[in-house]
Amino acid sequence: VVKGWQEGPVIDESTLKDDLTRHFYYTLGRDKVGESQHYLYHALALTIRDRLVARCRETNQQIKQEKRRKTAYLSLEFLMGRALGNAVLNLDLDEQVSSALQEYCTTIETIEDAEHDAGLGNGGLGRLAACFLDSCASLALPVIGYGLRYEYGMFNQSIKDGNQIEQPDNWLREGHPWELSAPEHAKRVKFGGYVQSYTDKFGREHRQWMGSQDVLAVPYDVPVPGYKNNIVNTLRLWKSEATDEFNLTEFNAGSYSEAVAQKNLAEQITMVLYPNDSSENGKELRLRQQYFLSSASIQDVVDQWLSQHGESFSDFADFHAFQLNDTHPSIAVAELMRILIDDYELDWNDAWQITTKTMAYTNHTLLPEALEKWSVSLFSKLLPRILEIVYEINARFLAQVAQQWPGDVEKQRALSLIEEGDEPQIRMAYLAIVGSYSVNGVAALHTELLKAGLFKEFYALWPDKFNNKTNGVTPRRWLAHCNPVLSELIGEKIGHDWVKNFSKISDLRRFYDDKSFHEQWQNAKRENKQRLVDLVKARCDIDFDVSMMFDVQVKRIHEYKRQLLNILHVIHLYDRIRRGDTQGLVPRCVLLGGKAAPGYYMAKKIIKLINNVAEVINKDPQAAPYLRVAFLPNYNVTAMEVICPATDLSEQVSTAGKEASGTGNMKFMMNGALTIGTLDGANIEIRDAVGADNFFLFGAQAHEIDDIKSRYNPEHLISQNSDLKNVMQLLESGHFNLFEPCLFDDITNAIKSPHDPWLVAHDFESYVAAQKEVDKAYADRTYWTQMSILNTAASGLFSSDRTISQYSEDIWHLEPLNISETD
Ligand code: 26Y
Repeated sequence: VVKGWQEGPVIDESTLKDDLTRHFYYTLGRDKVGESQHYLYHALALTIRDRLVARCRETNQQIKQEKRRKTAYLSLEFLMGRALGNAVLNLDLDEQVSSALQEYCTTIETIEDAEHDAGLGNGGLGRLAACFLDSCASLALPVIGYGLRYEYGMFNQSIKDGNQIEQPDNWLREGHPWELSAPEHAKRVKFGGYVQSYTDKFGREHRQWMGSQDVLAVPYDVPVPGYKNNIVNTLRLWKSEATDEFNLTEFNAGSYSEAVAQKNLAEQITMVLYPNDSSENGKELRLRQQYFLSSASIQDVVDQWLSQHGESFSDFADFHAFQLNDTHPSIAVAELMRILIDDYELDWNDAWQITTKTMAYTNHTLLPEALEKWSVSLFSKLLPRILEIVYEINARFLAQVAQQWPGDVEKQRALSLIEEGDEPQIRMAYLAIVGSYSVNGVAALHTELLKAGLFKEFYALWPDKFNNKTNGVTPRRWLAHCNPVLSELIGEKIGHDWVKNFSKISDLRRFYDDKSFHEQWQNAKRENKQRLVDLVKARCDIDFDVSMMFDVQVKRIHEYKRQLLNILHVIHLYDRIRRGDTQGLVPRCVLLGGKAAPGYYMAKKIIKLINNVAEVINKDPQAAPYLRVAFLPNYNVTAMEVICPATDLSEQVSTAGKEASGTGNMKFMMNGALTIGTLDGANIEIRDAVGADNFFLFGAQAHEIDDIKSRYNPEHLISQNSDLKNVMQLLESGHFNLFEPCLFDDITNAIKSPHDPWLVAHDFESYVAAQKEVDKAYADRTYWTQMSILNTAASGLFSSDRTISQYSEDIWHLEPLNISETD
């Protein structure tokens, strides 16, 4: 490497210790004695960031110089969690860091704890985006993530008197050493104003978006290191700021306060992540966020194109793909059209060709309440030019519909991008489908249900657009990093190559019958359980016991995920203990955790119920040998890193057909947990991979649901099943709400309702039966250990490396970058 100012100083790997000291003493101005771990964390982060920045520059240079085709992954959410441990692992700096920290008499584990989670996402969809970035970098694929730099991420949850309390997550307060701002690449995003026609000197008509109030989008780049391959990709997060005009207005118009208020409006856009993940609420600020992300990101890609390829867009589509993470950024379809037509004077057909050759859409849900619609009147006020473009897309699309189904006006109404009514709405999913060349679901069943149900007419029109990409999770964070004890053991047996090539994990099958391996496997689980015992003690002041089975359900709280079914089973176990029916009962510690959307009444009731049930059971000495229950507050990525290695039984109990995929199910499986679950989402593929004998199945199947609903009579089911009858009696007698009468009436009524969409009472019996099978299996330690090993060994399919290889192969068509491996 030539040393010179163009190259920057060469970072010598052997100086990590010196760099740490320099950052600690000089960048941060601290001295060794008496400083908190925070500054040491910060100094170490800067030391590692230096190494990332150098590689990031090289990665970007290669993409640019070799004119690589690349993908932009557009997402309103990236749930990254902590960065330090991941960077140390991926850059292979473990030993150097440990030895440097010895000077400060501390360990990497201690220092890591000073890092705040980057919680810029709600749950599955946001964490999937984060796993995908890790896999793209590790597979050396030129993919750039685009998102928003929220000042406040997912709220912090605490529990007071059993109820959820939300507190703002001021995650940037102590600084965020992993980002680099690039104000020189800021973009302007338009809002409001009106549209005007004008005729150019050649007599051509144009539309022009005028009188807008512009907001500045300033990029903050977060490095995304690949696993031991020297690739560092970029996650570009946009922060909204007021433009300079706001300052001018202040002085000129004399209306100082109004001007400052306008400035606030601009800065509000990236202030906070919306904390709901299932029911859209149509807030104007949310639409502003979506357009802000879409516009800034597309401008960024287009500006880079211009600087590298000049003003012709004829082969733009050969070099770009945009992956839309759900409909949230789907307005990008119209925004790309606007830029090509208004700013670069392409005609409609050329622009549409380019758009529909570059946009690809991933659907993450079938729940009708989560499907985004925006009112036409809001669009016309906020984004007048975008509305015109949506209308034009729709007019041309409906002409196609009329051709396919001549004379069928009802079809046109059903497929229109505009839903008619008192308040006409734009159907964002339809915009995404019409504007994309690829539409994918996130698990096999989910994709089939999309094709047969929600999107069936679109499937009839364009069968080739539809494809499945079963989700995955990164084995770096979700095994190598979070479970070092097991990883070490696996490495001893099959080598360490699995971290990079996760299909190799199947080699573990060879040790299925190895007694001494069984013991090592059990010891690793026990050690991990102790870590969770300590966490539960610290956060809940509840004593879990490593000798008991750890039964865990952690995920967002939602009725369809049926945390309620789980707690009914807990109450059933408690009822058995009280009746002295403890024959065959395996002692269990049941852990639940997850956040409820602040406006989701039933989800909050369910949290309160879990906490009240836990309180009653935990203080009953008769229950203590058999059953302990905890609700872990503030479940997040970092908590999951402790939870999944410690889990024996993974609860994946959604009503069949409702969970698009699930990804927690995969993290548990990788770490050797067994699953009790319904045939829903990726559970089906998990069961196929590990074999039906190594999975605890229960519940109605997706294709049976309609029929069951048509003759559903839960009160009858309750009267026929004495276990359920007892549970309902305990609930309705106020056993868990002695001083709070009627508290759980809404819950018991929901269970008894013939219209309960989640069929809790229906699946109760088979759930309890499956749980009995769990007890039987767990009682046989060897048998359970074998199944546990088989689960890890069969989890190869659920690496996000597999998922991303398929996205790249089938949708993005990317070539891997040249790498210089360090391993
Ligand atoms: C429109 C707005 C309210 C909204 C915001 C966030 C709607 C949905 C979401 C998030 C959805 C989500 O996280 N979906 C989950 O995506 C995972 C990754 O594909 C799936 O594994 C999981 O089944 C699905 O519920």
